[in-house]
Amino acid sequence: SDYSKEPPRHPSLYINSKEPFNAEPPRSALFRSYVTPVDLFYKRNHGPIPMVDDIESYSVLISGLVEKPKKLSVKDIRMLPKYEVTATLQCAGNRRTAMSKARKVRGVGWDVSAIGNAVWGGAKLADVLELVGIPKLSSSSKSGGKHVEFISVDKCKEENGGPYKASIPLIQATSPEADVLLAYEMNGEPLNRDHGYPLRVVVPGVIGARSVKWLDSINLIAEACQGFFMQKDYKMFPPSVNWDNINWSTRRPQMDFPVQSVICSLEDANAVKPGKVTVSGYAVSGGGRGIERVDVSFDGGKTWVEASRFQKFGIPYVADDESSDKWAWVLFEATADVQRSTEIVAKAVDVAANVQPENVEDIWNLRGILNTSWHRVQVRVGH
Ligand code: MTE
Ligand code: MO
Repeated sequence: SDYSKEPPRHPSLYINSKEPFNAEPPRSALFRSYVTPVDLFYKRNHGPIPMVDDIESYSVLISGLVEKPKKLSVKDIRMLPKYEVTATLQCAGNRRTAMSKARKVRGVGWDVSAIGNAVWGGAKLADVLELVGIPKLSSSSKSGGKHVEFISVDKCKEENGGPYKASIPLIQATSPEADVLLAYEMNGEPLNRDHGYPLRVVVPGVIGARSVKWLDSINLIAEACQGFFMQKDYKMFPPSVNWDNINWSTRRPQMDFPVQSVICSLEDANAVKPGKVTVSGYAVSGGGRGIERVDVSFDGGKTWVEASRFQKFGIPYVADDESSDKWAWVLFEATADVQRSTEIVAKAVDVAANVQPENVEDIWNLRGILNTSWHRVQVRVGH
């Protein structure tokens, strides 16, 4: 593999793996702005960053179980109505390091910042698929396609040198409400190489792994994609499954993200002065489910206070309201008087009343995905 043409990166990113490049920003960078700056947005790769320099000849081939296969240039995609969708992307491996501390898991370690919120600009996949004769809200195409597969330009060792790929159900791909985008912009700028230049998929509300970067082709298929990252990775197993008894075919590829919240204003083992302590962080759920509540405890989980929530600074957040961004995280803040060293804890509740689990042991899984256990930080109070 060729790692000699990697793009420049922000010096304050924590590098979890150099080749492939996997890095996350400091916690404090996350709650500082509702929309995460591109250079501080986490970067999750499985191979070298591909170089697409001939934009004139770049095209996306849409084929498979379709009546009218078609090649689309970036120009063709830019001619379709442009949408800007504010959506949070979270890697299924976010908070893996903490899960691995409970019991060793396999995978790149991440603290709490394998997540970011961006304004993605591009065409709706539902509009793109209409160009090949698939109407909106189809659960099956005339030729039998039921899933939409995204195939990338990059090459990774898990696919034996083949491209990264993933799929989503056709009903989601053709639903304008699902807001699945073929994005060419991130935060109002052309997508950069790290995040998928010239074109990437953004599947809101779903683990980051399905938002394929550097899109090369789209395939209409009858069954879900059989690629490594759909079938041999990013599946949630019970704590009893280990590397000797695992049977990958017993579980579905993970799609929606469960409800999550994290305190970002404190590192573990922070020292604070006695008195008023304000903590802030992010909360987000999958499937477009809003955040109903964020509870914060300043005594290790014995008693709780409700945090204030907002997306745009100064405007209180209301779940499921027109004023809020359905696919985006919610920032929260809570204050209490803290006199003794303690553990500060956050847990969120989504609009379906799903709550984060208390202990990481109960959701432990061998790949270390979906660590949504209560987020705890230890604070030392010194005079
Ligand atoms: N797409 C390609 N082509 N190659 C990849 O390695 N990684 C996936 C997804 N899309 C990946 C990919 C994973 S696991 C995540 S979490 C997101 O991209 C990360 O997107 P980002 O690097 O823009 O934050
Ligand atoms: Mo990921």
